[in-house]
This record gives sequence, C-alpha cells and structure tokens, in this order.
Amino acid sequence: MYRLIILLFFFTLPLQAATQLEIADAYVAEAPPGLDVTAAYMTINNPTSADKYIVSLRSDDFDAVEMHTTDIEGGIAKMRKLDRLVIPANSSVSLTPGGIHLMLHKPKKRLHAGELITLEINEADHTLHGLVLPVKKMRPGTDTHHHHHHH
Ligand SMILES: [Cu+2]
Repeated sequence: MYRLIILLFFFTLPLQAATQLEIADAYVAEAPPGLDVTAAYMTINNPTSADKYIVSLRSDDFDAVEMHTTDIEGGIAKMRKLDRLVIPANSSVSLTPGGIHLMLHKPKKRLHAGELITLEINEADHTLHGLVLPVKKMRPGTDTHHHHHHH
C-alpha cells in the first residue's frame, strides 16, 4: 500500500510547473503554385493562471504573417485581422479552417506537403515561441477557399 501511494504521487507530479503556452498540432495548408497566400492552424493551450496575449508573428518563409478571425455575415465568411489574440488562463484556443487562423502572405518557397515552415510567435511580454510546421494537404471538402480572396 505504501509503495502504491508513492507510485501514484510520482506519476501525478508534474515535471515542472507549467509557465508557458503549449502549442500543438500546428501545420500549414498546402497551396498550389502561384497562390500567394495560405493559412496555418494549431491549438494553443495556456496552462498558467494568467491570460496570455499573442501580438505578432513572423516567418522567414513568408513576407508577412497575420492573425485572422472569420465572421459569418449573411452566410458569407469574411476574414478580419486581429491585432492580438488572447489565450485565456487555464484554457486553450484552436485555430481551425473556417475559424481563427494565421494568414501567411507571399511564400518564399513552394508549399508542397511535407515541406517545413518556420514561424515565430511573440507574446505581449516578449516571450518568443519558435516553431517548425509541416505543410499538409488539406482534406477534400475543407473550405479554405475564402482565403484566396480579400487580399
Ligand atoms: Cu485569413
């Protein structure tokens, strides 16, 4: 019994207190040659007790990276640029097709499935997250079409 309690304690003890945003399942949508914009998606988890704010992004592989949200107005999806994205304390925000997404402008290399893209995410407190995202083929039927307009 004593040993069991020690084991349970060991397996539930976090390795270290979570102090940072955790970014998972990040990827860039494959884009056909000639298309000058695509989108990136991911899940951003905030395990801390303070709200976190993403305020800017950059990538060596694109001219510019913006945060967009998608509003449905009269049945038409319209993208709106966000100046910051809040990740509330103890919760997560999913960036998904048709919702909040990163808009990647003017790729500097081909966006074939399997390629890797680098991305830097900056928080308001100057915490920097360096990511490497795979380019993935989008499932047929996933509507990324509206990304081709508005810009
Ligand atoms: Cu967009």
